[in-house]
Amino acid sequence: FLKAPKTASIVGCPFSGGQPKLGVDRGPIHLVEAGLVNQLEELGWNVKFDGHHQFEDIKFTLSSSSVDSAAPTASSADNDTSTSNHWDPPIGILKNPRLVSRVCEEVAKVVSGHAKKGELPVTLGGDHSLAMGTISGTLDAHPEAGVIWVDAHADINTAATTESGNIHGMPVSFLMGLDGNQQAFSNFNPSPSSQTPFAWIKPVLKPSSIVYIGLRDVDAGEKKILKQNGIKAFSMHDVDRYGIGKVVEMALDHLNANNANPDKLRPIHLSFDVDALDPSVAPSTGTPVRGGLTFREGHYICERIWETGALVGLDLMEVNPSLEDDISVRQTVAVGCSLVRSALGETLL
Ligand code: Z70
Ligand code: MN
Ligand code: MN
Ligand code: MN
Repeated sequence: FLKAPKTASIVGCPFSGGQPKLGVDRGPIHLVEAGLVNQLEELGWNVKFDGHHQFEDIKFTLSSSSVDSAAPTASSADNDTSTSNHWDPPIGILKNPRLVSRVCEEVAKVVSGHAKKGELPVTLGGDHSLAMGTISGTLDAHPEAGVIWVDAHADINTAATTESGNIHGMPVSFLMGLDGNQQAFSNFNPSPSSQTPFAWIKPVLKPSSIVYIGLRDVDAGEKKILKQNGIKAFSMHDVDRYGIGKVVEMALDHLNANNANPDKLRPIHLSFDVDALDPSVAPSTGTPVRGGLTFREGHYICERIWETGALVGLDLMEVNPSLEDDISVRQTVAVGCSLVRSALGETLL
C-alpha cells in the first residue's frame, strides 16, 4: 500500500472570496494559533509551515490590469466580499470570479508542488471554493486519486444552476468540467478573444471519482446534477440508516470499485467542510445546517481514512471565527484541529 508521507505541509489560505461573509479568511490563522503545528509534531510529523499564503499580489495584479481604470482604486473595500470589486465585476451572477480563479490557480500549484515532493498537503481555509485549487493540485500529483467530500452541501452548482452566485457552492462542477459552466460563460463572455477566468482548470475529476458524506442542504439543480452524473452521495439519511461505519466502507468501496489493482487502494483526497458537523459541534461557520454529523461521526471519517494509508491530500474548510460567541469560536477551532489530527493518525488508544 501507499507509504504514508512523513512531512505534512500546512497550506494556510486566508481567503473568503467564494462567499459573502467576512471572517472565514481568519479561519486558518485561528487554527494555527490554536497550536495545530505543534499538535501534528507531537503525532510524529515533520510539519512544514512557512506562514499563511498572501493573495494580495493577486488582487494587486488584477486591480492594476483592470479595464475599468477610471474607477476609484479599491482600498478598504477589498476585503468586503459582499460587494464586488470594480476590477472583478460579476460574470453572470458569479461573484469575484477572477479573484477566486487566480487564488485557486496559485493554491493548485502550491498543493501539487508539495504532493510531488511526497509531502501531505493540509490546506486550511478559507471558503470551500479553494478546493478547486487543492483538488487540481492533488490530481496533478496523483492522477488516480479519488475524493471524499464531507459537507452539508454538494458544492456542485454550475453557472447555469447557482442561485447565490457564491463560488464556494460550485467548485465540484468546475473540477468536473460540467456543461452548465461552459454554456453560461460563453453567454457572458465580454469579448470573443478573452478567456473565461476558469480556463486553467482541467476537468480532472470524473463523476465516479468523488463520494459525498453528510449532505443535507442540496439545491434542486444540484440534485439533478448528482442524479444525471450518477454521483455517489451519502446524505445524513444514509448515515442514520447504515451508521457511519458502514457509510465510510461503502464510500471506500465505491472509489475502489473499478480499481485495476485491488490490493492497492486508490489515493484519497479528503475535503472536509466543517459545516458537515452539526451546528452544536461546529457553530462558527457561514452556513450552519441542523441535523449534521456528531463529533464522533466526523472524527470517525478522518480516523478511518487515515487507517487506509491512502490519504494524499486534506482540506479543512469554512471555519469562520467571526461568527457566534467566543466559546463557540474556540469550540469550532478546537474541533477543526482535532479533525486534522484524526486524519493524520491520532488514535484514541
Ligand atoms: C448553496 C449555494 C454552500 C457552503 C453554503 C450553498 C452552498 N448551495 N456551501 N455553504 N459551505 O450557494 O450554492
Ligand atoms: Mn508552503
Ligand atoms: Mn463546502
Ligand atoms: Mn458546506
